[in-house]
Amino acid sequence: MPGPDPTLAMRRALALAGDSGVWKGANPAVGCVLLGEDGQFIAEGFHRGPGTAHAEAAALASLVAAGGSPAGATAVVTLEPCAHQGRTPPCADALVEAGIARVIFGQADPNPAAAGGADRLRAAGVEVTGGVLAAEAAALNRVWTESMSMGRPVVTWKVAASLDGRIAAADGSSQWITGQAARQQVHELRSQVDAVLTGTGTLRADDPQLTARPAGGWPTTEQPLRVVMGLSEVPSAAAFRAPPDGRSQVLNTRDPDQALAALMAVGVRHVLLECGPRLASAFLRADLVDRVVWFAAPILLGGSALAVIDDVGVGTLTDARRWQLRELREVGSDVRMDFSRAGVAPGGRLEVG
Ligand code: AOF
Ligand code: ZN
Repeated sequence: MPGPDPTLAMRRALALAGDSGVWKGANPAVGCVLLGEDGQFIAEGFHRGPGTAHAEAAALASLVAAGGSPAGATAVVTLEPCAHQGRTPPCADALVEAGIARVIFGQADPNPAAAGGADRLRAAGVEVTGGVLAAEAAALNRVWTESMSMGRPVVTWKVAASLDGRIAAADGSSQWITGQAARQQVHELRSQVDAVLTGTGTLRADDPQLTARPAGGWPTTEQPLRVVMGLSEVPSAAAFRAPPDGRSQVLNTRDPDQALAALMAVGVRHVLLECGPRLASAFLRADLVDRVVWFAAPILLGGSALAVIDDVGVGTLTDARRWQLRELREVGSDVRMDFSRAGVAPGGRLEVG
């Protein structure tokens, strides 16, 4: 192809995606640059979130609005163009209809519902090159990619416990085991995920709000969906149902698989699990915890105090998963340890981007 190196255009597309403001939720951050027949820049676009135009459609629309023509152009896009009719029409078809001659994309689409765009473009005679700066493209949407590949939301289990792994003293008192700084970080975690999930047991014991109240961010922070699962009755006056936005849900099941499927279906890609031992143990037994954020407070409760988990199906030492430590830091007078499944890429700890 004449003109500039298309990887430069891909860098621009990656920057558009990175600055798009899409960093969590149902859809990925995607950027697209259109190059003319001589390789010159002619238009660009990016995706702004669920229900809005895909990056390719946005770039085509901006070109047409400016009076340009996409015929014979090259589309450089961070994600493989979609082949599905979702909330918007398939981009592969739109690119073909626009007369695009060549498509260069970064990450192959891990979403089985939308994948297949590259083949569809090739079948229509478009020259297609995939995998350009693919690692950078996937890094933009790490949680989304992980979730799409697994077909369920990524689950981060948050624990705030004593040094001996207890979450309440023998008399049930539990507020507060960890200090203010650690609790602040929990609010930040909540603001980074799509849903906060707890069980009806915790609801009865603590009546939590499950909202994100990060320092300086309240009340403008976009709230996670607040979800309670279990078979016990959920009082209509429960605190998690309260404003700011009323985005709460009750899942009448004790089955982690069912709960995650229901959340996936409503666009949740990342769940923060904040719950008591019974629900945590159910998730661990089902091997549905991907990351652990553990705040350890420097106190010992011992004896009959409530433990973080009960039976997780480990009968002998070799049955137990060994978590991989990703980060260790002091938070006030507590210690925060972030773990993930062994094998998750470094940086796979809970962070956005
Ligand atoms: C996006 N933005 O720019 C591209 C996407 O629900 P829909 O119809 O918006 O479809 C979302 C899927 O489309 C998404 O999971 C991904 O597989 C594919 N491509 N999605 O949100 C975009 N190009
Ligand atoms: Zn699309």
